[in-house]
Formats: sequence, structure tokens, C-alpha cells
Amino acid sequence: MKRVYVSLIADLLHAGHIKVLKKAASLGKVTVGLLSLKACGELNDIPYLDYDKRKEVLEVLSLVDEVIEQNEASYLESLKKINPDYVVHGDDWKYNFQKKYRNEIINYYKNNDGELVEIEYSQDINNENIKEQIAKQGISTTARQSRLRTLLKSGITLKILEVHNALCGLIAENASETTIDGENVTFDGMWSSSLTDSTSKGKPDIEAVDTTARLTTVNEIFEVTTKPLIYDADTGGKPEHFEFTVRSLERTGVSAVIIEDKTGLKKNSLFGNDVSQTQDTIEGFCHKIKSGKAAQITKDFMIIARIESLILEAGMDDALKRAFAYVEAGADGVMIHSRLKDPSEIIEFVNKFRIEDKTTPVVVVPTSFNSVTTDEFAKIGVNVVIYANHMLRAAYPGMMNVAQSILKNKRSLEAEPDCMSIKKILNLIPGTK
Ligand code: SPV
Ligand code: MG
Repeated sequence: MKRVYVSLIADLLHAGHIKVLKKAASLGKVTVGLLSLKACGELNDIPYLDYDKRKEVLEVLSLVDEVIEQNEASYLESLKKINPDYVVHGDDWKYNFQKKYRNEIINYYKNNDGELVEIEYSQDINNENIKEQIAKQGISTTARQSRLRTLLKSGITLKILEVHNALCGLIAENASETTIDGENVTFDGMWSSSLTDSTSKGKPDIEAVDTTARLTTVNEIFEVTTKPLIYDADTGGKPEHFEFTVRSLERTGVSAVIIEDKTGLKKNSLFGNDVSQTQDTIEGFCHKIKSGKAAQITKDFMIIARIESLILEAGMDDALKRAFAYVEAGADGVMIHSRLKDPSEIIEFVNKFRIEDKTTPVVVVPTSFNSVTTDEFAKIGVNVVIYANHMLRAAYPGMMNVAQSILKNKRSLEAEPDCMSIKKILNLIPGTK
């Protein structure tokens, strides 16, 4: 009996998979290499179901003889282990970023008996189409909330986009682009920024917009999106008040809250010491973290502690000391902030933190140190990169220019090239017709 190897994620098992498995079964005994979460991360394709659930489904299929774990996107380890006579795959990977894995298999079979069998990709039943259809149905509160932890466990460095209304939410949900490496990339989640939510409501970023108003924005965003959201809760207020915020965020389906270690009247961090801002004591902030963790009901919600030591020029040692203390107090992650253009202090912090702590998620907000790419952050061990204010900063100048042009020209003709066409806006949101 010949041995046949098929590698799958098998999150949403569909006719395309069955076509591949049928071909495989016609050639011999089928081993499925089921991708672990880490391997899925390498392919930037994170399943909704965990490994055991996906395995359970495959194991009952008569087309499948055994299921083994494939812990890397590369097939090589599995090929060495089971030495299959055939590998079966859809032919779509000839043209996408997975061609490097395909080439590895072709090279492997130059020195080993066997061959790669490719079958025609089914355009009408591909994974992306199905995922799109499912996303249109929405997502449950708990599934959205737990998604952030799943994404983090996959080991990929998450790209999070600021959203201050539902329209931005749609951009975070749907924007996709091909990188210079040929990889298809999308945002992994959304950031509800105190700066841009306040600014879009015409208020200063000083905790003047209350949680109810902030959550109205979040709910509007959640109505039209499925991706997880990280919520900027400023200082979190008094520990007793923070407990209520945690409960409200959990109820809404928010995945994580970030609170910063400042007290009193909070000002935006990018002012640094140009304005008067007070950092909390380590004890005071640890108490707030513990209060939040104790109030939390769901297992998946995350409380991330934001360290303002570099912003307030209290030094690297203070930043690190606080990071370790906050993790000890129960924080599920740390965010380190800087307002310098030069990323060295951020890189130094992450390197030093990672010597002692290899696992706690680290979050950065590269508004000032914007020359660093997501890949470079990934290399030093950053888990979450938040693009914290760019949607609002992009929208405002566009709107102001058009408003000024109308005033200046006493008509809107000159402003037209800077506006989306009426045809486009009418078709932007499905169901408008
Ligand atoms: C925000 O987006 O509101 C933040 C990040 O807190 S920063 O503006 O850089 O402080
Ligand atoms: Mg903020």
C-alpha cells in the first residue's frame, strides 16, 4: 500500500478538502498532517477551532487513515518521518506565498522516491470565499472575545488598527494587501483609542468621554465587524471603578483592556513631560491590576499594563521593574510606550524584558518610532503592534481640505477630485440600494 500525505488546517472542512482527500485516498493510505496553531501562524491563517476539535472531525472521515501533527508550515519534518510516496495539494500554491513550501517538496523528491500530485483548485469553493460568507453572518460575543488569545498563541505578531467608528471598523475588517514578499496580509484586530474616540467627539483626551459613550462607539463597530478589539481605558480610574469597566467590556465582547500607570488628570502620553502628568506608585497600580483581574468573569479577557516610565523620563530600570511587578500582580501583557522617533529605547526594553520573561505578550504603539516594520518587531519578541491613531489622522485633513475648497470656490466642483464618487459611496455599504 502506498503512503499519501496531505497537510491541512481543516478549520472549515469543505468540498475543496474532500476533493483533495478523495484523490489522496485513490492513491493509497492517507496520513493527514494537521497543522498546529504555531504552524497556522506561519501561514498567517489562524483557525477558529482548536487542534483537538479539528482532529476529531478528520479522524472520523473514511478517507483519512491517520492524523499526525505538523508543527511547522514546512512539510520537511513530516516527509522525513513518514516518507510518503505522494503528497497531494491543490495547485493554487504555485502562485501564492506558499510556493516556497511547494519548492521544498519538489526538491525533496529529487533525492527521494515519490511525487507531488497537484489537483485543480476549486475557485468556487475556496477557503477565502467561505470565510467571507461566514464573516457576513457576524460573530458571537464569546467567539470574538477569545479570538485575541488564540491569535496570540499562534505566535504571529498582531497588527491592530485604530477604529473610532463603524466605518473605520469596516476598513480594519476588510483591508487586505499583498506585501513585497507576496504574502496576503490583513489586520488582526482593532484598537479603540482614547485619543481618537475623544477627538472624534470633539473632546480632549483626558478621560472626559465616559465609558458608556466609549462603549456606544465600540458597539456600533461590533455591529459590522468580527475581529477582536483592544480597548484603551486610560488610567482605568479608581480600582473600584475599574472593576465595573472590566465587567462592561467583557459583556460587550472586548478582548483586552490596556490601562496606563498614571494617576490624577491624565493627559495624552505623546505630550510627555511637556505637561504635568503623575505616574502611579508600583503598589497602587498593582492593586488596580489585581482588582480588575478579580472582577473578571470570563477566562479569556486580558488586562494589559501600560508602562509610562519612558514617556515620563523615569528611566529604563524603572520601566523594567514596573513591567515585572505588573506581570507578578496578574497582568496578562505589558505595553511599553515611548514618544521618541528613535526606536532604541523600545528595543532595549523588549530585549531586556525578554531575557527574564519569554512568554508575557508585549505590546507597542509605534506612532513616533514609525520606521520599524512589523517583521522587525516580531524578531525582537513583540506580540502586538497597534497603529493607534492613523485612521482619524488620515480622515481629518481630507475633510478639512474639501471644506476649505468649498468656501474658497463658492462651489464644490473643485473639491470633487478629492472626494469619493457618489456611485462608490452608494455602493460602499451593502444593502444601501
Ligand atoms: C491612544 O491611542 O489613545 C493611546 C496611545 O493611548 S497614545 O496616543 O500614543 O498615548
Ligand atoms: Mg489613550
